[in-house]
Amino acid sequence: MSDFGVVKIMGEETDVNMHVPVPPHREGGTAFPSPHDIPAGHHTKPSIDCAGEETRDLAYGLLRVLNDDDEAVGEWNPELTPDELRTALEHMVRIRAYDDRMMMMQRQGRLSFYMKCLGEEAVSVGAAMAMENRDIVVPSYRQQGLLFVRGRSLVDMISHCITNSNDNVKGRQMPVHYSWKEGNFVSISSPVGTQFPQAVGAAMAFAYRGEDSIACTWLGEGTSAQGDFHYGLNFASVYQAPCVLVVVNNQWAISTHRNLAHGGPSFAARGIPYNVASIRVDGQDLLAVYAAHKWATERARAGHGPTLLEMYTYRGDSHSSSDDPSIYRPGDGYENWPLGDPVDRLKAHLVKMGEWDDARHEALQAQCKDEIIAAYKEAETHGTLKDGPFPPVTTLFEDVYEEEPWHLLEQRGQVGI
Ligand SMILES: Cc1ncc(C[n+]2csc(CCOP(=O)(O)OP(=O)(O)O)c2C)c(N)n1
Repeated sequence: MSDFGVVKIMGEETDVNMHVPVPPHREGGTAFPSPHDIPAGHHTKPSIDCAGEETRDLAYGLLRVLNDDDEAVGEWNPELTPDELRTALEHMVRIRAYDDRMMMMQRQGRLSFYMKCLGEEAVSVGAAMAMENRDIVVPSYRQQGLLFVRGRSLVDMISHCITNSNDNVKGRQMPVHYSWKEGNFVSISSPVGTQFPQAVGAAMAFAYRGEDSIACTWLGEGTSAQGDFHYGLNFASVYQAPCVLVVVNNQWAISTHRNLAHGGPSFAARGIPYNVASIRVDGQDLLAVYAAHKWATERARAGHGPTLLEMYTYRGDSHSSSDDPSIYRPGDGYENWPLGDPVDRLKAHLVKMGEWDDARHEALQAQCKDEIIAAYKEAETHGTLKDGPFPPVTTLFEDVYEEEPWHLLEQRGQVGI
C-alpha cells in the first residue's frame, strides 16, 4: 500500500511497520478522490421523526441539490424564493470581500492575526438562514457568516479584530474569536473542540426549561479526533438534546490532512452508532446546506433529537495569516476542488433561473467592497492597533470574579490601579 510505513522522524524518512495515512495526491488527472459521483437529487428525504439509523444512506452518501446544469433538483430542494437566494448570495459575497480586506489589513500590520473562510461561506450562511435568531450558535473560528446573516455591525466586528476601544471583548480574545451575546453567538474558544459539549449542554437546558430554541455548533474535522466530539455526541444521543452538531470537513487541519483524523468512510457516519441522525452534505451547495439544516432544526425543535451534519468542503486559503499552505499541499487545490466554489455555484443557479447576471454580480462585489472600506474607516475612529486608544488596563481585572480574589488585588497594586 502506498501509504504504508514511511514516516519522517527528525526530518529523516524512516520505514515503520505501521499504517500511516498520507494526503491523496492528484495523480492520473484526478484532482481529488471525492464522492462527486453521487448525483444531485439522489437521496430521499426521511421524515423528521425517523430513527437515527434510518439516515444511514445519507451519512455514507452526499446530499446535493444543485446539479451540474445549475438546477435545483430532488426531494431535498428547499424551494427558496429568488429573493432568498439573492440574499444568500449577497451574504457570501460580502463575507468574501470582508475576508479579503481583513487579510490585506493584516499584511499591512493593521491587525495582528486573521482567518479567512474562503470556500466555506455556504456552510455558515445556509445554516444561519435555516435557523431562528433565538437559536444559540456555538461556532468555531470559520463561521463568520453567522454574524453576517444575524446582522452584526461590521464596525463592531472590525473593532474586535483591531482590538480598539470599541472591541466588545476588550482585547481579551484573538482577532476573529468573536463574541456577541445579543446575537446568541457564544464566544469562540481558542482551545478547539470545547464548543461541542457546551452546545449540547445549552440544548439540554432549553429542553429542561421547556423552551423551543435549539443549539447549533461547528468544529473542524481535525478537531473531531478529540474527545470533545464524542462527549458531545454521546450526551446529545443519551438526552436527545435539541441540537445540530456540525463537522466542517474542509480536508485540512492546518497541515494535517483529514485522513489522519478518522479511519472510517465519512465523518457523518460516526453518528450512526450513536443512533444520531447523520447527513453528509456538499458544503459548496448552499441549497443542500440550507435544506439539511432546515430538516435538522425542525427535527430538534419538534423534540425528535439531535442531528450530526458533515459539511464536505475545502479550505480554499491558508489556515490563518500565520500559515503558508504551499509547503504542505498543492497550490492549485482549491481551483481543482471537484465540488466547485459556493459563490460561483449559487450565482450560476440564479443566472440559470433568469434572476441574476454578471453586471449585477459585479455591482454587488463593488458595493460590498465599498461597505467594508467605509466600515473599516469608521472602526478606526475608535482606535487602531498601532496607536490605540486601547481598552484601559483596569479591564484586565474586570468581568471574571464578582469579588476580586487576593492575587488579583495584589496584581492591581503592582500596576498601581
Ligand atoms: C485543543 C487545541 N489543540 C490544538 C490547537 C491548535 N490548533 C488551532 S486550529 C488547529 C487545527 C484545527 O483544524 P480543524 O479542526 O480541521 O479546523 P479548520 O481549521 O480546518 O477549520 C489546531 C491544531 C488548539 N487551538 N486547541
